[in-house]
Amino acid sequence: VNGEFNWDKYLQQTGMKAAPLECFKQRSDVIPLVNKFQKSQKLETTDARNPSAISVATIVDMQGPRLRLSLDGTDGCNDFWRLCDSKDIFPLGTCSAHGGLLQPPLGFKKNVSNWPSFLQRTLQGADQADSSCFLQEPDGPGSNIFEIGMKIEATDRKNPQLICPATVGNVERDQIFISFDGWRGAFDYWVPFDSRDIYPVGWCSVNNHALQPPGVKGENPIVTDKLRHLAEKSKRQTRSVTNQLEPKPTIQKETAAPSGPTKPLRR
Ligand code: MLZ
Repeated sequence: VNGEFNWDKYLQQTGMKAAPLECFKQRSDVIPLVNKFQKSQKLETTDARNPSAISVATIVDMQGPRLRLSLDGTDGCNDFWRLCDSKDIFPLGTCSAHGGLLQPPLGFKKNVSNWPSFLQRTLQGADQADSSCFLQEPDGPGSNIFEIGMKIEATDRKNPQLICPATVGNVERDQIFISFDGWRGAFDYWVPFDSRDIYPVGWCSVNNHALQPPGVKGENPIVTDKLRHLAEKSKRQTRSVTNQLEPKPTIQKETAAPSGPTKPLRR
Protein backbone atom coordinates (compact mmCIF):
# COMPACT_ATOMS: atom_id res chain seq x y z
CA VAL A 1 0.00 0.00 0.00
CA ASN A 2 2.76 2.43 0.89
CA GLY A 3 4.67 1.98 -2.32
CA GLU A 4 8.31 2.84 -1.99
CA PHE A 5 8.27 4.50 1.39
CA ASN A 6 9.68 2.43 4.24
CA TRP A 7 9.44 3.87 7.76
CA ASP A 8 12.02 1.50 9.26
CA LYS A 9 14.66 2.52 6.76
CA TYR A 10 13.70 6.17 7.02
CA LEU A 11 13.90 6.25 10.81
CA GLN A 12 17.26 4.54 10.65
CA GLN A 13 18.58 6.94 8.02
CA THR A 14 17.35 10.02 9.87
CA GLY A 15 18.29 8.73 13.31
CA MET A 16 14.83 9.78 14.53
CA LYS A 17 12.23 8.05 16.68
CA ALA A 18 8.58 7.30 16.02
CA ALA A 19 6.21 8.87 18.56
CA PRO A 20 5.07 6.09 20.95
CA LEU A 21 1.48 4.85 20.66
CA GLU A 22 0.53 6.29 24.05
CA CYS A 23 0.77 9.77 22.56
CA PHE A 24 -2.19 9.25 20.25
CA LYS A 25 -5.94 9.00 20.30
CA GLN A 26 -5.53 6.70 17.27
CA ARG A 27 -3.70 3.91 19.06
CA SER A 28 -4.46 1.08 16.71
CA ASP A 29 -1.24 0.58 14.82
CA VAL A 30 -1.74 -3.17 14.73
CA ILE A 31 -5.53 -3.62 14.67
CA PRO A 32 -7.13 -1.99 11.66
CA LEU A 33 -10.37 -0.08 12.11
CA VAL A 34 -13.25 -1.96 10.51
CA ASN A 35 -14.90 0.23 7.93
CA LYS A 36 -18.34 -1.17 7.15
CA PHE A 37 -19.59 1.96 5.43
CA GLN A 38 -20.19 2.04 1.70
CA LYS A 39 -19.95 4.74 -0.90
CA SER A 40 -23.17 6.65 -1.60
CA GLN A 41 -24.60 5.95 1.85
CA LYS A 42 -26.02 8.92 3.74
CA LEU A 43 -25.48 9.89 7.35
CA GLU A 44 -25.72 12.89 9.64
CA THR A 45 -22.61 14.86 10.50
CA THR A 46 -21.49 18.10 12.04
CA ASP A 47 -20.58 20.57 9.32
CA ALA A 48 -16.76 20.75 9.31
CA ARG A 49 -16.90 24.52 8.76
CA ASN A 50 -19.75 25.11 11.21
CA PRO A 51 -19.46 22.44 13.93
CA SER A 52 -22.54 23.55 15.83
CA ALA A 53 -24.78 22.55 12.91
CA ILE A 54 -25.72 19.02 11.96
CA SER A 55 -26.43 18.29 8.30
CA VAL A 56 -26.96 15.38 5.95
CA ALA A 57 -23.96 14.08 4.04
CA THR A 58 -23.22 11.44 1.45
CA ILE A 59 -20.14 9.24 1.49
CA VAL A 60 -18.54 10.06 -1.85
CA ASP A 61 -15.20 8.31 -1.37
CA MET A 62 -13.38 6.08 1.12
CA GLN A 63 -9.75 5.29 1.92
CA GLY A 64 -9.19 2.63 4.53
CA PRO A 65 -11.17 3.77 7.60
CA ARG A 66 -11.61 7.32 6.29
CA LEU A 67 -14.80 8.60 4.68
CA ARG A 68 -15.01 11.52 2.31
CA LEU A 69 -18.26 13.32 3.09
CA SER A 70 -20.11 15.71 0.85
CA LEU A 71 -22.83 17.77 2.50
CA ASP A 72 -26.10 17.32 0.63
CA GLY A 73 -27.11 20.47 -1.19
CA THR A 74 -23.53 21.78 -1.63
CA ASP A 75 -21.27 21.70 -4.68
CA GLY A 76 -18.63 19.39 -3.18
CA CYS A 77 -15.99 22.12 -2.82
CA ASN A 78 -16.10 21.76 0.96
CA ASP A 79 -16.08 17.99 1.23
CA PHE A 80 -14.18 16.73 4.25
CA TRP A 81 -12.84 13.48 5.63
CA ARG A 82 -13.89 11.72 8.84
CA LEU A 83 -12.74 8.48 10.43
CA CYS A 84 -15.35 5.76 10.68
CA ASP A 85 -15.02 5.95 14.50
CA SER A 86 -15.53 9.72 14.52
CA LYS A 87 -17.84 11.06 17.23
CA ASP A 88 -19.07 13.63 14.70
CA ILE A 89 -21.01 11.26 12.45
CA PHE A 90 -24.40 9.70 13.22
CA PRO A 91 -27.01 7.48 11.59
CA LEU A 92 -29.88 9.28 9.86
CA GLY A 93 -32.58 10.12 12.36
CA THR A 94 -30.21 10.84 15.26
CA CYS A 95 -30.76 14.57 15.20
CA SER A 96 -34.56 14.41 15.32
CA ALA A 97 -34.42 11.62 17.93
CA HIS A 98 -32.69 14.18 20.15
CA GLY A 99 -35.20 16.90 19.33
CA GLY A 100 -32.81 18.67 16.97
CA LEU A 101 -33.31 19.96 13.47
CA LEU A 102 -31.02 19.23 10.53
CA GLN A 103 -29.51 22.49 9.33
CA PRO A 104 -28.84 23.68 5.79
CA PRO A 105 -25.05 23.44 5.31
CA LEU A 106 -22.81 26.43 4.69
CA GLY A 107 -22.75 26.77 0.93
CA PHE A 108 -26.29 25.42 0.47
CA LYS A 109 -26.86 25.87 -3.27
CA LYS A 110 -30.47 26.95 -2.98
CA ASN A 111 -32.35 29.56 -1.03
CA VAL A 112 -32.55 28.55 2.63
CA SER A 113 -36.35 28.65 2.38
CA ASN A 114 -36.04 25.58 0.14
CA TRP A 115 -34.23 23.59 2.82
CA PRO A 116 -37.22 21.68 4.27
CA SER A 117 -38.37 20.45 0.87
CA PHE A 118 -34.81 19.74 -0.23
CA LEU A 119 -34.24 17.73 2.94
CA GLN A 120 -37.37 15.71 2.42
CA ARG A 121 -36.32 14.86 -1.14
CA THR A 122 -32.73 14.01 -0.25
CA LEU A 123 -33.82 11.68 2.56
CA GLN A 124 -36.53 9.97 0.57
CA GLY A 125 -35.46 6.38 -0.03
CA ALA A 126 -31.91 7.31 0.92
CA ASP A 127 -29.31 4.59 1.11
CA GLN A 128 -28.58 5.05 4.78
CA ALA A 129 -25.57 3.87 6.70
CA ASP A 130 -26.65 1.33 9.30
CA SER A 131 -26.03 2.18 12.95
CA SER A 132 -23.71 -0.85 13.22
CA CYS A 133 -21.21 0.96 10.95
CA PHE A 134 -20.63 3.71 13.50
CA LEU A 135 -17.80 2.92 15.88
CA GLN A 136 -17.08 4.34 19.31
CA GLU A 137 -14.41 7.05 19.22
CA PRO A 138 -11.45 6.01 21.41
CA ASP A 139 -10.58 7.96 24.55
CA GLY A 140 -7.65 10.23 24.01
CA PRO A 141 -4.51 10.18 26.14
CA GLY A 142 -5.02 12.37 29.18
CA SER A 143 -2.17 14.72 28.42
CA ASN A 144 0.25 15.90 25.80
CA ILE A 145 3.29 13.63 25.93
CA PHE A 146 4.61 14.38 22.45
CA GLU A 147 8.20 15.55 22.23
CA ILE A 148 9.94 17.63 19.63
CA GLY A 149 11.49 15.47 16.94
CA MET A 150 9.08 12.53 17.16
CA LYS A 151 7.90 11.15 13.82
CA ILE A 152 4.22 10.69 13.04
CA GLU A 153 1.80 10.35 10.14
CA ALA A 154 -0.48 13.34 9.61
CA THR A 155 -3.29 14.53 7.39
CA ASP A 156 -2.24 17.21 4.95
CA ARG A 157 -5.01 19.69 5.69
CA LYS A 158 -4.54 21.45 2.37
CA ASN A 159 -4.93 18.13 0.54
CA PRO A 160 -6.95 16.25 3.15
CA GLN A 161 -7.10 13.04 1.14
CA LEU A 162 -3.35 12.72 1.79
CA ILE A 163 -1.58 11.37 4.87
CA CYS A 164 2.12 12.17 4.97
CA PRO A 165 5.19 11.51 7.14
CA ALA A 166 5.72 14.40 9.53
CA THR A 167 7.71 15.50 12.55
CA VAL A 168 6.61 17.10 15.79
CA GLY A 169 8.33 20.46 15.28
CA ASN A 170 7.24 22.06 18.52
CA VAL A 171 5.14 21.38 21.61
CA GLU A 172 3.18 24.02 23.51
CA ARG A 173 0.73 23.11 26.30
CA ASP A 174 -1.99 20.96 24.63
CA GLN A 175 -0.82 21.71 21.08
CA ILE A 176 1.81 20.22 18.81
CA PHE A 177 3.25 21.68 15.63
CA ILE A 178 3.06 19.32 12.67
CA SER A 179 5.94 19.78 10.28
CA PHE A 180 5.76 17.81 7.03
CA ASP A 181 8.97 16.04 6.07
CA GLY A 182 10.51 17.30 2.89
CA TRP A 183 8.25 20.31 2.47
CA ARG A 184 9.15 23.89 3.28
CA GLY A 185 6.47 24.69 5.81
CA ALA A 186 3.50 25.71 3.67
CA PHE A 187 1.51 22.68 4.87
CA ASP A 188 2.50 22.80 8.55
CA TYR A 189 -0.05 23.46 11.31
CA TRP A 190 -0.67 23.46 15.06
CA VAL A 191 -3.08 20.86 16.36
CA PRO A 192 -4.30 19.56 19.75
CA PHE A 193 -2.43 16.43 20.88
CA ASP A 194 -5.62 14.36 20.70
CA SER A 195 -6.48 15.41 17.14
CA ARG A 196 -7.91 12.91 14.70
CA ASP A 197 -5.55 14.17 12.01
CA ILE A 198 -2.42 12.61 13.47
CA TYR A 199 -1.58 8.93 13.55
CA PRO A 200 1.23 6.73 14.80
CA VAL A 201 3.93 5.59 12.41
CA GLY A 202 2.59 2.47 10.66
CA TRP A 203 -1.07 3.49 10.94
CA CYS A 204 -1.58 3.90 7.18
CA SER A 205 0.00 0.59 6.40
CA VAL A 206 -2.13 -1.28 8.96
CA ASN A 207 -5.30 0.54 7.94
CA ASN A 208 -4.84 0.10 4.22
CA HIS A 209 -4.50 3.83 3.58
CA ALA A 210 -1.98 5.31 1.16
CA LEU A 211 0.97 7.11 2.77
CA GLN A 212 2.73 9.77 0.72
CA PRO A 213 6.52 9.65 0.63
CA PRO A 214 8.27 12.69 2.17
CA GLY A 215 8.71 15.65 -0.18
CA VAL A 216 12.00 16.36 -1.89
CA LYS A 217 12.28 20.01 -0.90
CA GLY A 218 14.85 19.38 1.78
CA GLU A 219 14.39 19.41 5.50
CA ASN A 220 11.90 21.74 7.06
CA PRO A 221 13.80 24.92 7.89
CA ILE A 222 11.68 25.60 10.99
CA VAL A 223 12.83 22.49 12.77
CA THR A 224 16.10 21.63 11.07
CA ASP A 225 18.46 22.91 13.73
CA LYS A 226 16.44 21.60 16.65
CA LEU A 227 16.11 18.26 14.94
CA ARG A 228 19.77 17.98 14.13
CA HIS A 229 20.54 18.66 17.76
CA LEU A 230 17.97 16.10 18.93
CA ALA A 231 19.16 13.49 16.47
CA GLU A 232 22.72 13.97 17.75
CA LYS A 233 21.53 13.77 21.34
CA SER A 234 19.55 10.58 20.76
CA LYS A 235 22.54 9.03 18.96
CA ARG A 236 24.76 9.89 21.93
CA GLN A 237 22.18 8.38 24.29
CA THR A 238 22.03 5.22 22.21
CA ARG A 239 25.82 5.04 22.31
CA SER A 240 26.01 5.48 26.06
CA VAL A 241 23.31 2.86 26.57
CA THR A 242 25.37 0.50 24.43
CA ASN A 243 28.41 1.29 26.51
CA GLN A 244 26.55 0.47 29.68
CA LEU A 245 25.68 -2.92 28.29
CA GLU A 246 29.28 -3.77 27.63
CA PRO A 247 31.17 -5.26 30.59
CA LYS A 248 32.71 -2.37 32.45
CA PRO A 249 36.48 -2.40 32.53
CA THR A 250 37.45 -3.12 36.11
CA ILE A 251 40.21 -0.56 36.02
CA GLN A 252 39.67 2.92 34.67
CA LYS A 253 42.38 4.21 32.42
CA GLU A 254 43.20 7.38 34.38
CA THR A 255 43.28 5.73 37.78
CA ALA A 256 44.69 2.45 36.59
CA ALA A 257 47.37 1.02 38.75
CA PRO A 258 50.49 0.71 36.71
CA SER A 259 50.66 -2.84 35.54
CA GLY A 260 54.32 -2.67 34.73
CA PRO A 261 57.19 -1.37 36.73
CA THR A 262 56.26 0.98 39.57
CA LYS A 263 58.59 3.61 38.26
CA PRO A 264 57.69 5.43 35.09
CA LEU A 265 59.41 4.04 32.11
CA ARG A 266 62.23 6.13 30.84
CA ARG A 267 62.11 6.79 27.20
N1 MLZ B 1 0.98 18.15 -5.41
C1 MLZ B 1 0.78 18.95 -4.27
C2 MLZ B 1 0.80 18.06 -3.04
C3 MLZ B 1 1.59 18.50 -1.91
C4 MLZ B 1 1.50 17.52 -0.74
C5 MLZ B 1 2.25 17.99 0.45
N2 MLZ B 1 1.97 17.26 1.60
C6 MLZ B 1 2.62 17.69 2.81
C7 MLZ B 1 1.82 20.06 -4.24
O1 MLZ B 1 2.92 19.86 -4.71
O2 MLZ B 1 1.50 21.16 -3.81
